[in-house]
Amino acid sequence: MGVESKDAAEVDAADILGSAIERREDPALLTGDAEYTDDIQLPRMCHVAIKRSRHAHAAIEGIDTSAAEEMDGVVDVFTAEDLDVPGKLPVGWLLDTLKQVDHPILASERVRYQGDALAVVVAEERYLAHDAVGRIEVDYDILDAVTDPADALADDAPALHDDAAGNVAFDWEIGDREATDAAFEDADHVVGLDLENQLLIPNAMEPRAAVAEYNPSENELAVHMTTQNPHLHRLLMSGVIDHPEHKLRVRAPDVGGGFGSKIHHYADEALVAIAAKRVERPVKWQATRTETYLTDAQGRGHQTHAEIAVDDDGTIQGLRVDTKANLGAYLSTFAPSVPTYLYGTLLSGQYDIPTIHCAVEGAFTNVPPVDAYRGAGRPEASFVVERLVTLAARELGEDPAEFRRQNFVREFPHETPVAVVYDSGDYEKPLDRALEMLDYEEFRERQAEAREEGRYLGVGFSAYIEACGLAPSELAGQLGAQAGLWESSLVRFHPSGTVTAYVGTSGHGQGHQTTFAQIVANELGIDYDDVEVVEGDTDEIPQGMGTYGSRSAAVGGSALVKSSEKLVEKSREIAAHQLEVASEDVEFERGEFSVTGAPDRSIHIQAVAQQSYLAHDLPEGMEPGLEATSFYDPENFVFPFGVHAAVVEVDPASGEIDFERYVAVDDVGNQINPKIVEGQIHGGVAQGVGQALYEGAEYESNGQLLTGSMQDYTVPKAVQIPSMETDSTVTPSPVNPLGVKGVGEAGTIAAPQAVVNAVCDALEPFDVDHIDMPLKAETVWRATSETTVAT
Ligand code: MCN
Repeated sequence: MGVESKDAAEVDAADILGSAIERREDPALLTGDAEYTDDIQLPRMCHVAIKRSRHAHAAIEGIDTSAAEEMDGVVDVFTAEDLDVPGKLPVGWLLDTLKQVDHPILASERVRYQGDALAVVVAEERYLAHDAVGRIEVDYDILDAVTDPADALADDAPALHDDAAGNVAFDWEIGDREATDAAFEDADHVVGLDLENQLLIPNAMEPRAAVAEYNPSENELAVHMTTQNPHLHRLLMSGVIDHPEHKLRVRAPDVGGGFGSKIHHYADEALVAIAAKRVERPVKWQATRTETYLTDAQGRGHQTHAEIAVDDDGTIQGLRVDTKANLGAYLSTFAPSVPTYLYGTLLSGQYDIPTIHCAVEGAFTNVPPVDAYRGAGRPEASFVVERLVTLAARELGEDPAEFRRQNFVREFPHETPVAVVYDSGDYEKPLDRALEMLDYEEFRERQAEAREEGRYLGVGFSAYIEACGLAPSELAGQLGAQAGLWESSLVRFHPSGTVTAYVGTSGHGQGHQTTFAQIVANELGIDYDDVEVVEGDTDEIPQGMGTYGSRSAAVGGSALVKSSEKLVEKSREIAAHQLEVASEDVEFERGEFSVTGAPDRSIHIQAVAQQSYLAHDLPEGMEPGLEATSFYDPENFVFPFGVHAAVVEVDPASGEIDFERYVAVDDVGNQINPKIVEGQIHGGVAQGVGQALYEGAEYESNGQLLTGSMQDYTVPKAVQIPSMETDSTVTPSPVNPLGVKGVGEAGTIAAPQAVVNAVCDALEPFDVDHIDMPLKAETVWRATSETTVAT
């Protein structure tokens, strides 16, 4: 347990794929050599600051920018009135019932959340720009606000948009309502639960930022920005600011984390691009942490009533889920997909459930737009399922681990009642391993002894499932996606035999420079150090769909395999020609082409590369050069899974929770780099524990953010995160050539319910069935103090 990392030089070339080599990006990141957006300095650069609404809901009676304009050093000030571009943010996922409300990049008539952008100042200095923003006067007519989805959907709620009656953004359902109701009628037991999956604020280390530079003579605009998906941002921004896509470059310098928050198209980056065009000078905007808290798309925000139907013998008969999802003030780029297709389709968990029905109502409220945040829909689904199965086991008096085992899906591929087909799985293995690591029987004995002494230990399981590598594009299109979900790559041999691999994903902390070089080196049979990986720049990489949804290994990695395979095939033709045999008689192994039966007659692929560019002696009609492009569109999602278990001790007198252990056994298929996989699990669990115990956006009833800084919004510190014991099982995915499944969100999906289940297990003697997250000491204390221990 605990993967040892290795220097790449110590690893045999044949073992490069699957080795825990050190991340090649780390030296620059750790020594300050990395280049973040705010590090970019350009001659004559100005700075942008954005005037934001101080109220969450108000009509705008007027905006007076004159005092700001008069300040020395202020170069430009503009409001919505000055814009001559469409200036409306698009929605990238449509649903039949979706109300597509206008989402202007600068509000002019009404603001709908605290932080909505109203005006832009461009100045010689950053602080001057902020000072000038302070001089802009806005005349507000304050309106009633609503921040809670159930309240927003009530009859007497303040209305946010004329085009969305009752604040309903959409109504959506999946599964068979009638069959599910019938299963509930027939079942021996029905266990229900009301829960809230609270709103979370993303906390990437680097707040969002953009630098835009414009060349008027060529009409060329470059935007360097904190993006997870430069190509998609280029496409969307070209429409928002009316600039031709082919004259727009979007580039991601080093990006200090995103966790989903840098997928979406926000107003700010478009405003920076517009500012650069207006002043014809480079401009920079760096969000403050407070701006990030006010404007980054938030995550989760569900209120759910869920029920599970079970028979006396422990068989699950059905699941019924009703969710109100907070969408915030406007529809963010992928918001409609998150509480629907990324949520409802995962409600079968690891279980063979005959029938499921899920209904979701999306609500507009006066909080920032809500969209994908690490896990995006899948943590919410997993939380519902894993809390319900835990409660069902308790109702039946069954062991929660064995109840899960009894209901596991055992045959694959498995079609669930909520429209997905699990590609592969072996759910008992991680459970068995987790139980072994926990020394489960011994723990239960210890727990019983501790209870005798008035100490409350608990174990909580989370047998989670996740869907990632969302695909294929045709299916996504049928479900409402307004973009393809393929990935593209270009792999290019240089004449000297080294390789540059370009790929349309855009890593921002996941270690792609390392893992993608491992993939290409393995496919081509060349040294890992001979492969360079390029991501994150629309001028260098032909096309791409970016990094989110834990798709990069499964989809981007596969696109690299596909291009590499094309290179091997072309190289085989050249090698055969040089070796004077037919290409069928040439074998390829670890970079070497040799004649079948005469292995000493061989030529290395790097020598072939040189020949391809010399072009002195190529097969008849063959073009010189050695590079290949591919678009890879997967045939299905991949479904990672695993079992996480938390062991806690709860002090009912104070409500304090102490971690005793945290065990994580994950199956992400074949692992390209086990050290990176482990790191992703660690980071993900830290975020999941943060949600379970500490985090949550809180609003005043007028829509003012109460948790507007890191002093008020608790992101866990290292000492508050449990020490993790990790292990893995390997069930390769059959749907991609690498046999990989994603890992980037697994820990975040798995952890919250492991922790809540553990706390509820500890507090079983107090009859505590459920406590809403975050499980702050006061919340836990209140739950326990309402009951006395059953003796
Ligand atoms: N990997 C592997 N073997 C596998 C699967 C993945 O070695 N079987 C490696 C990949 O090659 C990659 C890393 O693990 O280097 C993560 O791969 P993947 O699961 O494909 O996820 P993505 O690269 O697409 O990253 C997105 C994912 C998401 S959705 C969020 S949110 C998240 C996450 O990654 N945000 C992160 N991890 C993050 N890590 C950091 N440091 N910062 C973020 O913002």
